[in-house]
Formats: sequence, structure tokens, C-alpha cells
Amino acid sequence: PWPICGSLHPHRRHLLARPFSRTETPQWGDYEIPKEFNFASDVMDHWARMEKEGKRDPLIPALWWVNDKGDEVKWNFQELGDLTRQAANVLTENCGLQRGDRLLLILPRIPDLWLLTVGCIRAGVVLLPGTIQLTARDILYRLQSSKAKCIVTNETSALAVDSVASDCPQLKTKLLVSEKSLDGWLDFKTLLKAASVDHTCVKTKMQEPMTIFFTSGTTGTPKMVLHTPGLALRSCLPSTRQVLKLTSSDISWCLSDPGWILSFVASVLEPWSSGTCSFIHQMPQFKPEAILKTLSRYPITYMTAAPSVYRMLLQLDVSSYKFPTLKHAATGGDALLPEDFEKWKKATGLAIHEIYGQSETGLTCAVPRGIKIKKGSMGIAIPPFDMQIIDEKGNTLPPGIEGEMAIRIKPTRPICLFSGYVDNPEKTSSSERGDFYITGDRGTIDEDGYIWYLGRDDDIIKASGYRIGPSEVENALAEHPAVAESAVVGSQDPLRGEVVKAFVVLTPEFRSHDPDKLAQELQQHVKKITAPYKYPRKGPLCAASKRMKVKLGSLGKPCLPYNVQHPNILGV
Ligand code: BCO
Repeated sequence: PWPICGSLHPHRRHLLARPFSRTETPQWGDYEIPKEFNFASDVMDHWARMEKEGKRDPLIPALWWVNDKGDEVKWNFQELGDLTRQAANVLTENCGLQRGDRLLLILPRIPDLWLLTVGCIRAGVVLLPGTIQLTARDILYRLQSSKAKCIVTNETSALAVDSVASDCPQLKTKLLVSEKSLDGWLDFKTLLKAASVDHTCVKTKMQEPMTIFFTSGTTGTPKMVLHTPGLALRSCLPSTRQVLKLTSSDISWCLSDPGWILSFVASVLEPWSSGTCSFIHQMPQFKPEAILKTLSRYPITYMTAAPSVYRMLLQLDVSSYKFPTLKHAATGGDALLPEDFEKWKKATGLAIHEIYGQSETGLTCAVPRGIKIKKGSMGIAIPPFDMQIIDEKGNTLPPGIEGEMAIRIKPTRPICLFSGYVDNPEKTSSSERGDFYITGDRGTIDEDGYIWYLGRDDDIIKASGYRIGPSEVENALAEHPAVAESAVVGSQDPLRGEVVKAFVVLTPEFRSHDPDKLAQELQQHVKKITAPYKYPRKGPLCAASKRMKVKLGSLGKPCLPYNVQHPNILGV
């Protein structure tokens, strides 16, 4: 039987009620787990067959890509089938990759990214997505820790890769996606054109690795979160499909960066398991106006974005735009503020449906279409997850009592939950307590099974939908000569939920420097050392010693709005 954990809450039973027909989706029911599952052959090729048989309109693209220059790509499932088989052949024949080998994929939102994603799945190559913001050092860490045999990137990140590649002996192939060519790099576009459209898709076992996501922890460097094909199978299950209720006539736009699980789930797995078009707009920078224009111009019916994106859109006059086709808005990656929900509803007439998930869990809780929305709640647990609130001993807590949000893993671990942190059994076991996987998030559950998020249970900073480990920022700061010591914390922010704030103890030679300039220098320094989204955003909050009278033994006066001040501490 399908590992439904525990009994289903009455509010979730209807999610299992109606199986979809075989035309609407590939064949799995909530209580069947196949021995083998490959998203490419079992889902993508299913829709290509439906197109051939006239059961899905081949004129509706499966991938619709646009950019700011007016370029456009539209591929239906048959075209995607051929192109992703060619991509798989490039990976196996030209790059020499075998089933189980790991590949680090760092690309902006260009169509090739989706070809390579499915190409990896076809070939059984384990995909490690990475955001385009990764620096040379981030790339080095990812290559070394994963022992990836291949890296795929564009010309910008290729320079960073080349600066560290000699320290990665296991890296055998570098594949460039660009109009130009580079010494030492294979040229993906040329190889793709020459590759055969015949490829035999790997029959992936349910326990085999499929993807690895890097995610920040409270200490040390990012951890590798391993997922099997269970993550992809989950999107095909009738219960999950009741959440978004996507159909083959929908056009779904996920704005998340391809380095994150939200993008993998909401621009690949969810739309394509429903035969839905995945829409992508590549923008060099995040521009709220451009997003509103795209929503007005293209027949997008469904959008998913982090709460900070909605908040940034709401800084503009959203009601002056018309979104004639938009039927549904969803958000994930962080908690949505009730006032943003209200503002968006007033401006567009649409509710924002919350989705909760993590790199470890994928889609976990949600407000499915059609159920009552309780503002401020991230909805109900989606089968097969049984989410409970537990105490420090692993006991479930009754409604209304605050505790840790946890997913039941005994007697059976849900197949769509991550399998563990790669090469890190201690971290894997410390994420479990009693019968549960603990998310690290705190919340409550109400009588109706709705979960209410309260915040992190650890030091992780959740800023703009990113998970940031304070030690990653502290380590980056430590490399600047001005920094004797630092402490990095999350600080509430009206736009981004939280932002990174750093308190820095200056080395003696920098104590007389202009604090504003020094703060900016430290911000730029962090942006260079590690992915820029982690840099401390708060402006200087303490003056340097020159402008203050030092009272020996005193920590100084509290500095509004912050309550830490010391002559030698610089708040960035
Ligand atoms: O604030 P600044 O402008 O000074 O700096 C920004 C960027 O300009 C800069 N930057 C970006 N790329 C750079 C670069 N600097 C140098 N070199 C580069 N290559 O660095 C800062 C980056 O901050 P940001 O990413 O927050 O940028 P921005 O433009 O403010 O974007 C705002 C958001 C809201 C679009 C962005 O923060 C965002 O995409 N957030 C959502 C993240 C997300 O998708 N999370 C989901 C994770 S998966 C999950 O939670 C599971 C859910 C099921």
C-alpha cells in the first residue's frame, strides 16, 4: 500500500477522493508505488503520446520561454521529447556520463536548462541544480563535496569554474551552454544539434538518486539533500494534483530561480505531470514592472512566486494592470503576510494560495484550490505527508499548542521525502526525533488540520524565500582584514520577511575608518565571497569609536532601533 502515514485528517480525505483518468495524467493512484519510475519516460512521453493521439492539443506548448529582447521558444511535448533525448545522448556519449554520476547545473532561466534537467532524468544522471549567483568558492565547495563528474554552465560562470577546476580532480567534463566557445569546454548547442533523437530511457528504481539540492544549515557549509524519483512520482498522484488542479490548458509561471526545489517542483514536475505549459520569462535582473507586464501580456493562468516577490509587486500600482487570464496565484518559500494577501486580493481579485515546503520535503502543506482559506495559515498537510506538531520528546501536541512542525516517518518513510543528507549520517539522524522528521520550523495546528507557521526553531535566516546559514556569512566576513569577529542574525524586514544583519568586531587598524564606507566594503566583500543573496543588507547601526566616548568596561548605550552597541562593533 501507498505509505499514507497514520489516518487522514477529515479535511484531507477529499484529496484522495477522485482518481484522474488516464488521459488526464499518467496512471498512478495514491495507493500504488511502482518499482520503477522515470519522470521523462513515464510522464513526458505519456503527454507526447497524448499529443500524437489527438488527446492533448500539440499547439499548446509544454515549454514557453520568452526574454526581454522579444525572443521566444515554444516546444510541445513531442518536441521536448526529441530534444531531451538528444540532451541525454550528449550527456552519455559526449560527456561520458553513466547512470548515477553527478552533474552540477548552473544556468540562468534559458530553455537549455529544462532540456538538460529532463536529459539527466532520462540518462539516470543525478542532477545538482545551483543558482546562477554562486561564486567560484561556492562552486568549488559544491564540486568537491558532491564529487560531480560534470558541470554545465554559461560563459559567465565558466570563468569561475575554470578558476577552481584544478582543485576538483573528479571533474571530468565541462559543458558550456553559450553562443560562443571556450577552450577546455564542450559546446552543448553544437553537440545537441548533432545528437541522435533515439535514446533508451533508464528505468529508474524507486530508491535510486535523482536530484541533490544544496541547502543551508545552522552550522558549517550547505548540506546535500538527496531525492529519489519519489519526489517526481508525488506530483502525479491524484491527491497532489487536487492541490493545484492544473490541467493541460493551463499556462503556469513559476518565478523561482532554477537553483531551488521550488523551481524544480513548480516549473517541471507539477506542470508537466498535468500536461500543463510551463512558462518562463528570463530577465537579467528582477524587475517588478516587467513581471506585471508579462502577466498582462501573456495568457498565464497560474503563477507561483515567493512572498517577497508579491510584496515587491505590491510596491507598484498592481490594480492599474489587467491580468485577463490569471486564475490562480500561489506562493512558497516563506510565510505570506496577511496584509499582502489582502492587498493582492484587492488589486487583482485573486487570493494567494500558500504552499509550504523545504528542499528536504518538496510540497508539504498547501491551501488546495477550493478549500477554505484561513489567512496566515499555510494550509493543510498534503498526503502522503502526515504533518504534526511535536514537543522536544517527539510527542504529538494537541491543536493550539506551539511546537515543532514534523512529518511522520514511522512505520514508513514517505517515498517523496528526501532520503537523507549525502555523506552526513549524523545530520540525517539529528533531523529525526521519534517517529518524525523535524522540519526546524515552529508552528501550531488547529482543529481543522490547518498549520500556522511561527518561525524557525534554529538560527537559520529566512530572507526573501532563501534559507541562509549564519555561519556561511560569518565565514565570509572573517576573510576581510577589518573583521576580528562577527555574529550574523536575522532581522525583521517589511519587504523581505527577514534580512541578514551582521555585528562585526573590528580589528584595531580599522577602528578609525569611516563606518559607512566600511559597512559598504564589507557588503561588497560578502557578495564576492559567497552567493550575493546572503550579503548583510542592514545599514550601519553603530558608529566607530572615533565619534564615541569610550567608557571602559561598558558595552555602550543601546542604539535605536537596535539594542547592541559597542565602540568596536560595527553593525552592517
Ligand atoms: O540588493 P542588491 O541589488 O544590492 O543585491 C542583489 C542583487 O542585485 C545581487 N546580485 C544578484 N546576482 C548577482 C548579484 N551581485 C553580483 N553578482 C551577481 N551575479 O545580489 C543581491 C541578491 O539578492 P536577491 O537574490 O534577493 O535579489 P533581488 O533582486 O532583490 O530579488 C528579489 C527576489 C524576491 C526576486 C529574490 O530574493 C528571490 O528570488 N527570492 C525567492 C527565492 C526562492 O525562490 N526561494 C524558494 C526556495 S525553495 C523553497 O523554499 C521550498 C518551497 C517549496
